[in-house]
Amino acid sequence: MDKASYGSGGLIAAFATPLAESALAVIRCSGGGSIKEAARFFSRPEKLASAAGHSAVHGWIMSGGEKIDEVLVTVYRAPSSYTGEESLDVSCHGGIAAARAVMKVLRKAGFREALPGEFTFRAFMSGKLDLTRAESVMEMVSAKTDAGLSGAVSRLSGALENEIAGIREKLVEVLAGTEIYLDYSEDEFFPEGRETSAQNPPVQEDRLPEIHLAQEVLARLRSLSASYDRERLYHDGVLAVIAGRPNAGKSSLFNRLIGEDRAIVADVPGTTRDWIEAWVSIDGIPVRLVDTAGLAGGSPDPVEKAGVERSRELMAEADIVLYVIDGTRGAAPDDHAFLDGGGRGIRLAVWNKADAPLCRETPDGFFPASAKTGTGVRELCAAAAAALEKKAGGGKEKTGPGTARQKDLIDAAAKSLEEALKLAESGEALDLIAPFLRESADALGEITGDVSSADILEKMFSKFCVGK
Ligand SMILES: Nc1nc2c(ncn2[C@@H]2O[C@H](COP(=O)(O)OP(=O)(O)O)[C@@H](O)[C@H]2O)c(=O)[nH]1
Ligand SMILES: [Mg+2]
Repeated sequence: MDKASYGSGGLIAAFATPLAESALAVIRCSGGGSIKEAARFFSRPEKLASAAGHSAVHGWIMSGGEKIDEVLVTVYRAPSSYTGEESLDVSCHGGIAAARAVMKVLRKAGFREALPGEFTFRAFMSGKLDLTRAESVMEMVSAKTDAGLSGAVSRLSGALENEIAGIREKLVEVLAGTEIYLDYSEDEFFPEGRETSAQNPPVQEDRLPEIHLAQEVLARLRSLSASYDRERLYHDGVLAVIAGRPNAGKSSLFNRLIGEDRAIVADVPGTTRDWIEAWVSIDGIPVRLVDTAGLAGGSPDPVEKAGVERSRELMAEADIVLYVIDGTRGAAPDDHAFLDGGGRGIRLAVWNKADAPLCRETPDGFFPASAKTGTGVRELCAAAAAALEKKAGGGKEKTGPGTARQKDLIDAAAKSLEEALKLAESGEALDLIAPFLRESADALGEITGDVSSADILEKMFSKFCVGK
């Protein structure tokens, strides 16, 4: 049999839930004739084969007269389904063996394993979703916080699709202006006041007629592009590393931030010899928070040495370092050396143990906090989130791009438009300008999938997970 490709059609099936011990597992099936084929392996074949769309049929998956699993099958009739095709969701028992046994029967019934994202690919091909909405389906799956989810939800509901369509329309207006001109530029001069129509176009100067509209479109594209880093911040999240000398209270701060006692806190310096990490949400930003070994060098223990080395590597990789100082002991030259040193990440200096009677006064530029009581931790989080937002730059755009593909195409559209405007401003002829405008409009069309090629689609959908 040939290797399946996105265009190859046929009956497909995939696990829509993880293969693990669970109450239920859902196997998703799609393709023309899928209901009839599945019914051949069902305890109540007629009932399933004749079931109405959006109804559920209870029964057993059967094979060779043997009961395989008791299931509930949800039936979708074309075109009222996710893919736009006839489809089924088989809800079976969630054990790994049970779900696999049902899948095996479906293979016998003629369903091949779906490629990653093939259901969504079919939804796109049948016009159920444009590309921005198709991509948002995957964004939904990988969102880690509510803030990360909200961008994906807005794209799923078509916000970016509509925004891009609106911009493209304006661009087409600009383009149309130039093409009317190009078509009629040989025509004789029409005196002012004369009624205009397609046959009688208005007089155009020998330059881009809709220059203001083009400038407006360019500004809009730039703003959408600029919102991308912020969108990624809330979707992909950041690496935050807690660092500092031994006993400063790093593990205590880690535990405080993740809200459970996970890292070992002890009076003995060097207790956290390796690193521990957890995902937390800091003001809606997904944060991969890492607690590291203390930064004291000079220990002869090779395990401790390796821990210190790894801490340094993590600090270099970090988007933000929470550098903890024991306020009862104060900052040492090493601490200042790190805090004053350059690096790619943001550095926040935490003056910890503020609750302790022996804690010294917080110097300028440090955040007073107590990992033990929680005082100041809220403010620390707010400062961290604000610094990360500032670094991501860009304004809040409810309709901005959510994937690198969308952002790159918006940039490409902006670049072509910029070129067109540059030519227009230096008084170039319209037939030189028009191709750039067309290029810009095409890039926007690619975002939604109005303009697309098979290999681009394949590359995009192959990044999806199986079952979506
Ligand atoms: N009073 C006080 N003690 C703290 C605070 N944070 C940590 N400690 C104590 O400092 C010691 C070292 O803490 P730990 O979190 O293990 O530090 P690490 O080595 O930097 O990970 C422990 O005895 C903690 O109870 C704090 O905010 N206030
Ligand atoms: Mg520790």
